[in-house]
Amino acid sequence: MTSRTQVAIIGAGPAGLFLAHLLHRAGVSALVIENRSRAYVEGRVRAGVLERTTVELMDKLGVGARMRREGIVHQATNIAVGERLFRVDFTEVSADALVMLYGQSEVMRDLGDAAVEREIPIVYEASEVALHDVDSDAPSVTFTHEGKVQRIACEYIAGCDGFHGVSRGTIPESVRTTFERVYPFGWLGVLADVPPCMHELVYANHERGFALASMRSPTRSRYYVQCSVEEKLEDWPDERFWDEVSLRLGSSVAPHITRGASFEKSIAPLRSMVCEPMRWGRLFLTGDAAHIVPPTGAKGLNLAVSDVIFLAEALVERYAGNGSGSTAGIDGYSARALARVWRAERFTWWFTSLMHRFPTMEGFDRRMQSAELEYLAESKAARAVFIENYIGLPL
Ligand code: RFL
Ligand code: PHB
Repeated sequence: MTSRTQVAIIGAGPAGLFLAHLLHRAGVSALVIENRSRAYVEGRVRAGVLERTTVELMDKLGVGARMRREGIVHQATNIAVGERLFRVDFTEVSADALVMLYGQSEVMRDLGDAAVEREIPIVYEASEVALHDVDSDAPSVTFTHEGKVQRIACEYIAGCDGFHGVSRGTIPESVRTTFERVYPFGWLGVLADVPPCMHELVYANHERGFALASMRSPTRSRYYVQCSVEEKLEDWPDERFWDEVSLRLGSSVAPHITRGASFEKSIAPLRSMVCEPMRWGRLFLTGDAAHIVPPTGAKGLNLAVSDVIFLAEALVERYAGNGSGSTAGIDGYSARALARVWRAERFTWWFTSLMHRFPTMEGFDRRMQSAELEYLAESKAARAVFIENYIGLPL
């Protein structure tokens, strides 16, 4: 069976669903094709920190009410270095500087519920998704759903299918360049229904490795410790995890940690990756399909959001005047998105390098980390640079 839509969106993660809502609002028809179930997409425990642009987009799309009720506004973060703890107050830069703590799974639920209400078409559990004739004027997407092969004829394809999706690989290797850094460690993350240890986040640089105390609500905490990617989850029973995170967060934080049974535990590898360009013919890459940042600095979901804001603007401009609109936005999409992507890549690479123990680190590198952290603690100018990036650079 062949159906038709203006924009085929591959992937119903944050990039795909934000884009679907933006296009729906502008009257551009779109179909979302996702290879997993809705429950799977909403159950993934990932991002927790939303920048102002993401918060404002939730409001603009009319999906922000629960976030406004349940999300936690932070105007500062903390950095622990061994036994020292210092606070970075975002309001040093501007009185209304903030980030919002609201889990990615909650964002996905709000976007998913609104998509049902607004009758935005999403095909979940589509297998064998393939993109065709992307560099022609008549691209299409095929997939199998409930045993039937379907073909969607479209005008544009948005590749919102994450790091492991099919879209990026559709661009011939002769056309794309991948820039990559794989870090020699991962993050072991734990979710537990215990109150957070501090009102704000704590990022720790400890001689045993990085640690992070984060949260999802006043009764749910998210903690991470740096670990080797070869480690097995079985080697990390809860008691060992709590002992390790307590040690790394330091003695002024540790007494405030409430221990409890974890209900999610996973190891995520850390990498930086950018694929250039982010467009080939009628295919546009967005979010993790085009780039990966290490989670230090919480930029991944927020970058996916800025990409789709740029892409939606470009497509809406293209469809203005009954389809006779300008293609300038489309032609400029890749360069515009990449400029912001590289700034976030720089910040997350810097913050990752500053906070982790690298296996090859020598005395000099350790001293450089200490000197830089000392500078951050003591210099308002150094903190201003950190804050500007952490809360999110302007679009
Ligand atoms: P996603 O979320 O990977 O969604 C892609 C969707 O595409 C589907 N898919 C396909 N669909 C159809 N056909 C195919 N062949 C397909 N292949 C895949 C997938 O099933 C999925 O539903 O990418 P998207 O939308 O670009 O969103 C990116 C974000 O999810 C990601 O950047 C963040 O989670 C990163 N991240 C964080 N970002 C933040 O902004 N703030 C944070 O605090 C933050 N913390 C984190 C994070 C990521 C983490 N991990 C596990 C990688 C913490 C962690 C631990
Ligand atoms: C999270 O809460 O999952 C989180 C917070 C801050 C980060 C990364 C992840 O930098």
